[in-house]
Amino acid sequence: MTKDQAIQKLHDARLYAILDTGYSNPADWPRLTRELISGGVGALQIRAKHSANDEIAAWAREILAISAPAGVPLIINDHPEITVSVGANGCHVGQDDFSVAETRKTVGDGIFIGKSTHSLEQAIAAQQEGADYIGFGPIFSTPTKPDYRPIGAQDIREMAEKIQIPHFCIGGIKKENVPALKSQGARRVVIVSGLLQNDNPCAYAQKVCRILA
Ligand code: TZP
Ligand code: MG
Repeated sequence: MTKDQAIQKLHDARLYAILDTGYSNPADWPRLTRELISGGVGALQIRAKHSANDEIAAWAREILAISAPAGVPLIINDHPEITVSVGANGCHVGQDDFSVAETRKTVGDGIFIGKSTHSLEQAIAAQQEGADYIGFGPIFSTPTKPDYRPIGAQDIREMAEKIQIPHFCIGGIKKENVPALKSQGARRVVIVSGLLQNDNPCAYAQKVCRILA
């Protein structure tokens, strides 16, 4: 998948899932990946906050062997160098990580860059900085990102009007609150714990994708 093709997949995605070591055992990620992709997940991220680089790289290679043939972009959180070494499609950075420009120097032109944003101002800044997509949140409070104050849903519509790159609402999103977010202008969401803590992530993903279709 070229970078342009991968970015097109982000445009088309409704649901972005994160394989997070905080909620799941990486040994289970290949099965989860297959189920999430059959449920309609259009982008996947590996988020391993306390793992060694070589472990993350090995997990990423396993997931890529499943996600790449399925045409689903794989994104690595926090690690531009691992993104390059495994040949993943995208790298995700936060407000306190490498800037988009610094990340671009490491990953080159063939890999897309996503950035976490926590306000309308940060969303606009990330787009100006050259990010290829943004996460926008946490919309609701979430144990997955406990130190962040939820920003609420009131700015989603204005964000969606001002941001032309793909934008994903994130944080405390469960299938039950997706209809309300959609009515506030959300087009795409990221779900972490809701998917990973469900017994049937495929069916859960299908329900979310149907709401956002
Ligand atoms: N960035 C903003 S909120 C969040 C991240 C990584 C966590 C979202 O996790 P969950 O479990 O879907 O609330
Ligand atoms: Mg980070």
